[in-house]
Amino acid sequence: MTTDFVPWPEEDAARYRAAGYWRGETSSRFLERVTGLSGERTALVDDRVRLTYRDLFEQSRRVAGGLRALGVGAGDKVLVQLPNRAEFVVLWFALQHLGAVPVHTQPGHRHAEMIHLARLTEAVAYVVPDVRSRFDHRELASLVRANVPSLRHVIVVGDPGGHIAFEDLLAPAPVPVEDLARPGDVALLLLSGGTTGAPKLIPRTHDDYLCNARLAAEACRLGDDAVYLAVLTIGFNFTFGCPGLLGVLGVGGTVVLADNPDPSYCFGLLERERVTITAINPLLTPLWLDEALATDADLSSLRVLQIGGARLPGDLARQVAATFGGTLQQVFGMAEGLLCTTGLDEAPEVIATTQGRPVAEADEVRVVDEHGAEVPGGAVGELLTKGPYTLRGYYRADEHNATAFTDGFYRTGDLVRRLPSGHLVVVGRRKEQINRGGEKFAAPEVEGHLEAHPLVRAAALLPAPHPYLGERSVAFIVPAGTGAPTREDLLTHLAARGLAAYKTVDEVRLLEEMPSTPVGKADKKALARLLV
Ligand code: OOB
Repeated sequence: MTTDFVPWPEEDAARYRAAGYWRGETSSRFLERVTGLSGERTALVDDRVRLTYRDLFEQSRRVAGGLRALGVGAGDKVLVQLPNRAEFVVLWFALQHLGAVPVHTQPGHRHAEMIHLARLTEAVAYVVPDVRSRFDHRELASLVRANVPSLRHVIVVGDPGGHIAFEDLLAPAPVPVEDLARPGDVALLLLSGGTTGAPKLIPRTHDDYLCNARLAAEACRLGDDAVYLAVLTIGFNFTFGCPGLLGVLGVGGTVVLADNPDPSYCFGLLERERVTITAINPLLTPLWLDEALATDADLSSLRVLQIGGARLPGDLARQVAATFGGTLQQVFGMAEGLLCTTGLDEAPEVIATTQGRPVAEADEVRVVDEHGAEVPGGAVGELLTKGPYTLRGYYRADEHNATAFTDGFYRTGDLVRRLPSGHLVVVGRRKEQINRGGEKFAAPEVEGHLEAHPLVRAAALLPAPHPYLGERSVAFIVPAGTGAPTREDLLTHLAARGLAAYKTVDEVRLLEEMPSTPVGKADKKALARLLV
């Protein structure tokens, strides 16, 4: 038996409802409500269109009609792999009106990830752009469909090339809002940064995810004059709900979708749309800083610059604070739930050197040693958390769930210090993950693929410090025979296996033998010592 969704225990759920965290609203009713309040205001802007709330509400209900005609209904999973374009948002709400569940994938995912996610979720449809960065997503989608029997429909934004055109889904009449989902149902599946062999999915309910977005909007003091620039990929939890798209729609603001994170293009949008808030990761930060010093664009509308996803070095944070007019907000979040932010009025050094505090009073945090005992205040330990918007179990991952949680608390795998003020400082990681400037992947996933190379007997992937990326990845390889693979050989191999290009190897180090633990796994502590 596999579990799709591990519910919160009833006593916790009752507490979250009573305290107003969970408001009993579905995402479909949410859009109906905000449209009632802000109908003629601009909800969404991209390079091609501007949609009012009413346009978004109407279009999403018409696309829901088209999807329904294809047989998509309540509980069905739909893989979404779209760039930052209005169609993502129209589709997302269309699925919400039907009670169907979008699966947020990464634009860079290739057949290894997509086939896995399609099989895991038994997805009925897959929505892609036609061609992006010279890559034909229609061919990828055909390949995935040929391998996954549940996948009935491929829908293409742009030239459909034999598949279904997204624009043909626009039914003549919008479907009514019908409550096909309940507020406690799963509204979306988010992708985990990963620590194990195959990517994991995170079920987020309407109650929990709308709570997440609302609390994040409050932490950024958003009002209806908010104009949010979505720079990072829109399917990412940071961009979608922290506060991102949903937080901004919740207050009647405007979301501007940037097609790519290039700072000169983004600053043009920022100036034109008078953007008040945006979010980037540490990888982009030096590029944005350089461009901010060189640009003629007027950036004075920007009030909040959120940076999160990976460790932001203190010096870089100070430079950001000195260069951008608005307030820097450090954001330590995770698709699994817990969201921490620095406060807009906090002392500059607190903003530069901490990753903030949890956004909900009901967020429970423990910092523990290897034995699960709480460490003294200020000491480093692993962060455990539970709360009104943090998952209690991954989707269809019972075995993993048995160790990923303890006593209802999610083991984040992050090593933190908690200051007396409650601020958290992220100092490292216990989990087997590589975080290249905010793009994360599970080391064991890539190791599995490396070990399938004919010249590789054993592989272990470790993070090593990097000045801009924060981390780069080093593969320790024990060759299978006399010939040793080069880095290029391995990258070609990973691409041929259908792995996203961001899951990469920056350096190869050859070993004669893999140091191993008593249980026969690669001894990563010993390998880490070789890196310093
Ligand atoms: C965000 O979400 P994910 O799921 O891609 O990654 C979560 C992991 C955290 O467990 C931590 O290891 C790392 O990314 N992380 C940070 C960080 N923010 C995330 N490490 C150090 N400093 C930070 N500020 O990355 C995410 C989700 C929502 C909002 C912001 C980021």
